[in-house]
Amino acid sequence: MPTLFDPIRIGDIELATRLVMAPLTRNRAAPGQVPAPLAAEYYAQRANPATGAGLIITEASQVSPMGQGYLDTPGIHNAEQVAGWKRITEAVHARGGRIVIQLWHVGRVSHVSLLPDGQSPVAPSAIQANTKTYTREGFQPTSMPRELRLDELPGIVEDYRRAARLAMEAGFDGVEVHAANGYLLDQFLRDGSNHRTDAYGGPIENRARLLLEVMRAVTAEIGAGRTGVRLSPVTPSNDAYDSNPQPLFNYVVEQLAPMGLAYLHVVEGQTGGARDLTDQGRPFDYAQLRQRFPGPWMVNNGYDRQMALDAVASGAADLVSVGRAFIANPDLGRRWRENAPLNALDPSTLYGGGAKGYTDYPTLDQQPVASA
Ligand code: 8OZ
Repeated sequence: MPTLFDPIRIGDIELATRLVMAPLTRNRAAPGQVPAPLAAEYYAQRANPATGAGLIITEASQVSPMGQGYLDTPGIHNAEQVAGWKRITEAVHARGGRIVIQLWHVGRVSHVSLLPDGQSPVAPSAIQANTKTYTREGFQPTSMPRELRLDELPGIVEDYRRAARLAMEAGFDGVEVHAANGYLLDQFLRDGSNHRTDAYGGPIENRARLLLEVMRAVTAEIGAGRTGVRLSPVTPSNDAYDSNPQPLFNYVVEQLAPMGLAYLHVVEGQTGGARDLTDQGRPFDYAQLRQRFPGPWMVNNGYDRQMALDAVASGAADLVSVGRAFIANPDLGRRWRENAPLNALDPSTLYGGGAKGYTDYPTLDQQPVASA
């Protein structure tokens, strides 16, 4: 079996290691939802596969103005944003790194103050999410969404297709379709948020339709070998709920399997929380998903060094993505190789702000050796 620090080819992308920087929302975009210059430094600090990540997945990036749900998140829907992302892909590639962009539409997890002309968020059904979002005025309950009309759904698919094209223009190695954590595509998948009675609601095949159309559009545009997807089968994040997730996600993975994707990325348990979370007391069996997917398998959620080493060494996963430890340790790859101590995360600087808690975490080389 390979180790965490062995190379792997995922679709069309060659990686030097299997340690992946997970997608991480940091709310530091410049006006116009353009990634800020400081973001190039932040990603570049983590890009050298010898010391950082074998692959970086960017923060979630909205595919349209209506796809935004939080203050100061970057977009991938216009030329100015492409120019901003280009600085980042060039900085990452200059250090020998690889980077894909996470494509995002929040659906109902938004607030009227964040949307064009104060519009209501859009969703599969007019059901408000019991969650909060972060706006100019601080945390606010998400707004009541309106139900997307059937004739609007091709436009949503087109938003993802265009974003994938723009991602190639910006120099990304690929894209990850964000179908996790209770956002639009996940809202369509689940019966808690999808009460539609048309071809996009009801039976599992209907609820999975929008995600599969998006995947077909994106893979047709840029190639399946440059397209990944992220799922979170049992997360309760953002009020996500399904009455029976095992058959739902078994079906989704069966449909994704023949596409030849670069990878499938699965959040195990509650995103950023309990890994052993079960589906209302019934265990969720991730092995049933893995059995159905022939391509590279990426796991996430609370992996420490030993868990990550074991996951790859045992063959349980091909790749492991790590979030919080990569925020606090730009040289996490080196630290894990050497079993060196880690910097602690400062939770107060996760969302919004500037360089503090973003580009100022020290590497081992920058750190004074602790005296005995
Ligand atoms: C934290 C804060 C805001 C958004 C996700 C994109 O959970 C997010 C997100 C995380 O996938």
